[in-house]
Amino acid sequence: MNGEHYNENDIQVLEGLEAVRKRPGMYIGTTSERGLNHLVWEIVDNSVDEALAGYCDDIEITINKDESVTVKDDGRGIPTGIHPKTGVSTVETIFTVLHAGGKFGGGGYKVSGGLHGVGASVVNALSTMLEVKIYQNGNVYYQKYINGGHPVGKLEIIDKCDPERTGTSVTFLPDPTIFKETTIYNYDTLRHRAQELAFLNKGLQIKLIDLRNNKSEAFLYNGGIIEYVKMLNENKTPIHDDIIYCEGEEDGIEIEVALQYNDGYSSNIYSFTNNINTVEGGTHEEGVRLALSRIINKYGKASNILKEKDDTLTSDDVKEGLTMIISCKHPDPQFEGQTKTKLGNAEVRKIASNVFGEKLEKFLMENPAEAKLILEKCILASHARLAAKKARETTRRKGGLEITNKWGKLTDCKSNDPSISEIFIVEGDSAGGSAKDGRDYMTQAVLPLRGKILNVEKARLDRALNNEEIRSIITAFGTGIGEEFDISKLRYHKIIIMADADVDGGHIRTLLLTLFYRFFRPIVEQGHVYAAQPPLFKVVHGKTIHWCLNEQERDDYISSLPENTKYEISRNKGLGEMDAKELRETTMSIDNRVLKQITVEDAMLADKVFETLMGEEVEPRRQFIEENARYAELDI
Ligand code: 28F
Repeated sequence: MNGEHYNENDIQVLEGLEAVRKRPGMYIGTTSERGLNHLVWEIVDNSVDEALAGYCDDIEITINKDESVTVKDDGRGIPTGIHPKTGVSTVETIFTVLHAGGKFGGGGYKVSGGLHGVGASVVNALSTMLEVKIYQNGNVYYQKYINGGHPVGKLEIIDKCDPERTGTSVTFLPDPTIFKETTIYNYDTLRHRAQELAFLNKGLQIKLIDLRNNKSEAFLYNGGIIEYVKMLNENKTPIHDDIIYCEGEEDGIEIEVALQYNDGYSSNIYSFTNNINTVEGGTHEEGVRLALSRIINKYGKASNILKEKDDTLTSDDVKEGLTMIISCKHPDPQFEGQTKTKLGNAEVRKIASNVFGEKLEKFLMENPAEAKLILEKCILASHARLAAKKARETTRRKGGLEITNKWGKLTDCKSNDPSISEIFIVEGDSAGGSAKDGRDYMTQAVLPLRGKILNVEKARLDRALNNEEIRSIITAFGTGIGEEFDISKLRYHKIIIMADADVDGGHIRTLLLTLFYRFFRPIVEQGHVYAAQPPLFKVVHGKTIHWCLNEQERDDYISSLPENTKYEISRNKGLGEMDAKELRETTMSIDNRVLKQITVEDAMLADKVFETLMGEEVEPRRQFIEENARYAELDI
């Protein structure tokens, strides 16, 4: 390409990659931190495909000092021959031709998100540099691309290697003109997905190395999703020892389920299709849930643990305290839903229900003691549900949920249009007061929270309903809770948690996220929950008070002041320190506030933190506080 004439094929290649650079969101969702991470997973998926094909069992992900990322696998290595259609090497085709998706030739199916190279050209288009090395036939093949995918030269041999060695290594540097928000990788976020991929692909080792601070971890789980359930339950108290595991395949569709009940009340159910986290569920999850209710009721009646007088157990009753992973591998998955994370294939529902139902029934028949423990737990849950129903009815008769609380603490907004209405849940009365005065009364409602709301970790639905603070939140949202939950009744499309940046604020944020995660999860899944970002620093010079969001803004502002200006910097002690006008201008008004949208992963992590802090087990709590105590000192 350098200096040589362009043929029509080169033009088509460039137009393809140019299209990606023009509308990156079409290919990787967003150009925020999530999009930056997506680049890593597009490349890793190609290694996972090679592992699923049976040729790779070791993947290494390295975050380099310059924030470039290297992914290396020990698969067969991308074919280094010339691609029949385009006349250039297969490697160059994979990294410069935009693949509309669709399967490559050859049997079997690509189960991970990737399709052997579908994503590679997108990553290349969005990187300032990308280089690929292939280890094959004792040679090291190499090609480099710059400025969004322009090849610097042809694929060429640059070195020799051990004749036995095969594999592919890709290094890429995300383009800062595309990823304006950040190009800094977050180790913990990459760690979470690397570990999850190792759980989902038993026997595949995935190593994560961070050369910025010489940190590295390797994930390898020969027990696969059984070990995933074990990890999720590590800070809980299981009510039966064995993790129940079922797997089966029908018409080329694989279903794998692992589950274990614990003595808590919340359910942690995660489902995947071809390693993609189907956050919005779908037919695989529906099939498994149906079978779970059907088989537990059937076994309960057959063993006479469920008496005639007992109600049939509902799907809510059988999922209380349940940790479960569902993994489906499908040759041609149809993804639906708001964020394309819901499995739509109708045929999967029956297959999942049959495969799982049959194996679960077998387990219960062969383990009557554990079956009894599970049944008793579900029956207790049904009693709590009925108690909650009665509590709801009595409070409704006394007008508890609808009338008194409504005007108790909530300062509502004038507008009745949910799409423009926002509710600020504010910690503490003084900040609550400033927020009420500073708000835009047309579209912004304010709900001040007094002190610590109920510890929802141990609360069943009925007890949570009796807590004053939670009832005012339920009433304000308008969606109802539990069985009655209806997201279409949500009165505010932005729920903004406004708490201090200190440890106390962190605690109330964690409590609220746990509450939303446990009882209002679709609200989080559909992106309605945000965290307000109050300014961290206050710069005073003369009569001027300037609030800065973070260190970067503070430094920029200082450097923007005239040379010999006298100024004073202080840390914002908390929301209460700002008056209504300052709170509005820095944190509430849509003109220049900065909100952090809460994702399901954020809520799940908060839930795990909360559980560690509030769960029964003392040891994990001590360990967690020990690991995180220094941050607390810094905060204070
Ligand atoms: C660090 C990223 O991309 N690994 C990959 C392979 C292996 C094959 C392949 C990839 C088949 C013909 C399209 C090798 N030998 N890691 C990776 N490993 N792609 S990507 O084939 C590409 C398709 O052209 C491979 C035999 N069959 C497939």
